This record gives sequence, structure tokens and C-alpha cells, in this order.
Amino acid sequence: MRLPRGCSRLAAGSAAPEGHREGNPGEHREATPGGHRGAAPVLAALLGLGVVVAYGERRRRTAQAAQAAPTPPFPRYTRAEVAQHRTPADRVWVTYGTDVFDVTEFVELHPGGPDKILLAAGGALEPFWALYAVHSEPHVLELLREYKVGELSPEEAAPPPGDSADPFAGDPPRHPALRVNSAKPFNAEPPPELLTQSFLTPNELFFTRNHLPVPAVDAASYRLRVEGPGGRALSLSLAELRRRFPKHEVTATLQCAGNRRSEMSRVRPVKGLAWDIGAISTARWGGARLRDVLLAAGVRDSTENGEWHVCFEGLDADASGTPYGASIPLKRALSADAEVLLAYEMNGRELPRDHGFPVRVVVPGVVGARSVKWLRSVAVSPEESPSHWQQNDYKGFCPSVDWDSVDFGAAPAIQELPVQSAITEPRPGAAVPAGELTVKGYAWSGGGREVVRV
Ligand SMILES: Nc1nc2c(c(=O)[nH]1)N[C@H]1C(S)=C(S)[C@@H](COP(=O)(O)O)O[C@H]1N2
Ligand SMILES: [Mo]
Repeated sequence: MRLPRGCSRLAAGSAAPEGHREGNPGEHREATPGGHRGAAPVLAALLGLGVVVAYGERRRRTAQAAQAAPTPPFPRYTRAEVAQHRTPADRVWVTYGTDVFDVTEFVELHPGGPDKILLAAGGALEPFWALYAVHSEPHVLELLREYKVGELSPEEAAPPPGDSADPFAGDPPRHPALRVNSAKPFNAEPPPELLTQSFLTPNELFFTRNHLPVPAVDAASYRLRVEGPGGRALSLSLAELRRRFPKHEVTATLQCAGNRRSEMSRVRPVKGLAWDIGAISTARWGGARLRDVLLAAGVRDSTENGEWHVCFEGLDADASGTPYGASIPLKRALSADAEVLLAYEMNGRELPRDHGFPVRVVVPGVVGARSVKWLRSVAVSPEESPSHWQQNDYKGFCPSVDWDSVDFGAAPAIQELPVQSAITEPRPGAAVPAGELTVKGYAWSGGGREVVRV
């Protein structure tokens, strides 16, 4: 499988035994079930005959069951009651608007695969449909209507109000498909099979790694402070950042240092969040080049400051007011090839709150911890960031080091990450049919190094 050149790209594709199926980024089976009559040949071409036969069979059964199906007025259910129906054994229920549907019989017929529709089981369809445009076709809603079994109780229309004493009460809403490793602070990853559904990870599914509550930032009064050498400083509004510097776009993968930690812990217990294989995601980022902003602040591209660093601080802070912070070498920050961004766009939209609204750093090929979100300040310094996360976390040690012998001061901070790969489908322990098997996964390498073979 050949992968695209350039800084830090995530290869989302398929690979099959015997090498006759090349990786095909973005390849997926998302197709609609088609109209009710006369669509069989089209469906056969799209889905393979087995599915069409099953689809016809389902329609016959639906017709037979039609007399027994609930008719208006429909029974009322709470969201909690709907949430109890998440598996075929308990029946699979979903909601759309205020309607409740029993889609158990449709699960196996879902053109996107049974595993994908089950991600929505027990909850609302809207957040999933929003990800895959194919669902906005009118006949999809028409098909769904056949499965209606009830309606949500009127008092269930709005989500429950937040708790104002909770520092995390102001966190944004999140996509229900995310696998949550920690709710407060919020840390979550996309399910593996959705990660390789598309080369660019949809913003709603992009893994989130927060150490603190998400700050509420007013874009109109936002200022970014940029400190150059010799006390010179710039204060930039969001509009100035957009206007004064050319917009540069980079497709880059971010990966948390903890990605696949749950697998490491099976070898030997490791401290930290138990990430599965999804603490990695790819986006098209847009923003100002850090290089351009530093040059405007008076930083000179010379060898005198060759060992210096650029320190970043976020607007998120702990109870003592200490913000999240990290640094990268100035050499990387000034390198045109490294393409370090002060990003205000993610996949063509403004940054979502979880990913650093309104401005974040994106350092392609480097551990996610240095891509500081909700960026408050940028400062050039002869020292690395004094932040806890630069000094006493995100460092690598050899296997003989344990928590009694560890010396954080003696170890270098992690910057570029090594090669990484994982299989997203099938999942460990899955039963698979005999014969040819499509295997999906990703391969990626830090520091702009290419993956040459998988
Ligand atoms: N301000 C701030 N920036 C931050 C963090 C944070 O908690 N606060 N987490 C870091 C870590 S450890 C990672 S892996 C990435 C994750 O970025 P994402 O949540 O957009 O995926 O953000 C980094 N930037
Ligand atoms: Mo991270």
C-alpha cells in the first residue's frame, strides 16, 4: 500500500491478502437502500445479491407484520426506556426527532453494515446521519417510517439542564459515537470502524484529549499574545490573525502519546488513560503559519537562536490558575517545511470548542501534546516550556525504569513520534467468515517520514 508523501498523514484504507486490493482511502460501503419498487438491480450492483434477497425478505415480513404494528396514537417512551434497547436480543431502538423506531429487523440490511447502525442503538439517529450525507435522501426517512413503534414523551424533547457548580458544566455537547475514556476532563476516541470510514476524520469524531475544562472563549474579544526576543510583543485579534497572514492549509494527523496504551498495559501495566487504537485522527487544518507570525514579532531566522524554543500557553487553567502549556524547538517553528500552524479552521469549518476554538497550534508529525489548544500566548525562549506537561509528563523511558527510579529531568521531552499502525476492522476476537477477508487499518509515521510498506 503506497501512502501519500508529506508530513504526518494517516492512511485510512483497506488491504487484503494476496495484494490484489490496493488501499483505497475513503472507500466505504455507504449506500442507500433505494426506492421501494424497481430498485433491486441497482441495489444488487451496490450491495451484492445476498443483501437484496434479504431486503426483499424483510419487506415481506414487514408486510405480514403490518396488521400487528402499532398505529396512532403511538405509545409514549422516555429516552431512558429507549436506551434499554441496544442489542438485537433486547430489540434495537433508535429515535429520530420525537419518533421512536424498532429497527431490529433492519440491522442486518443496513447498507453501511450492521456494526455502524448499532452505534446509534438506544439513542438518536441525527448525530450519525449528520456524518453521512447519504441519509438525507427522502426515501431513507420513508423507509424508517415503516419501523415506527412509538413517540418520545413530550417532556423528553430537551436534554436535562447542566449543573452550574461543576467546572465541566460548560463543556460542549459531544457525539454519542465517541468512546469515552474519561468524562471530566473529556477524553474520547472514535470507534475504530468509523476511523477508517474516511481519510479525514469528521470533526465530531476526531479524538479529544483535554486535561482541563474547555474554556469559553469570546471570539470578538480574543487576543493572541506573541512575545519575540528583547521584550517585543504583538497582540493579535482573531480578525488580525486572519487578515495579516496568508492562510495556509495542511492535512495533518494528530496522535496522543497514549494511543494504544490499553494494549501496552496487557504486556505490563502503564499509568494513564486506557486509550484503544483511536487516539489518532486526521484533519485539513487552515490558519496562519507560525513562522510568519514569529517573523512579524521580530524573531530572526538565524543560527544564533538555534537551540531556542517556542512556548505555548492555553486558556484552559487548573484550580490554581496554571494554564496548559508546551513547547517545540524554535528551529521547527521557523522551518517552512515543518508547516507549523496557528490554526483557526478544521476540515473547512471554524475550530470546534473541544479542538481549541478559536485558535490552536498544529505541529505536524509531533506528539499531540505540543499542539496547544485555545492558544493564549506564544513566546520565544532559550528554555523549554516550564509547564508540568513539558517537564514532568510526555517523556519516554526505557523498560527498566519504574516509578521509583524515574528521573523526568534527565529525559528529553517527546517531540517527533515513531511509526504507528493498527487494524481497525475486523476487531480483536471478532468471528469472521472463512475465505477472503478485507482488513482495514491505518499506518502513520511522525516527523514527516513516509510509511514505505505495511
Ligand atoms: N490547551 C490545551 N492544549 C492541549 C491539550 C490540553 O489539555 N489543553 N491536550 C494536548 C494533548 S495531550 C493532545 S493529544 C492534543 C489533542 O488534541 P485534540 O483534542 O484536538 O485531538 O491536544 C493537546 N493540546
Ligand atoms: Mo496527548
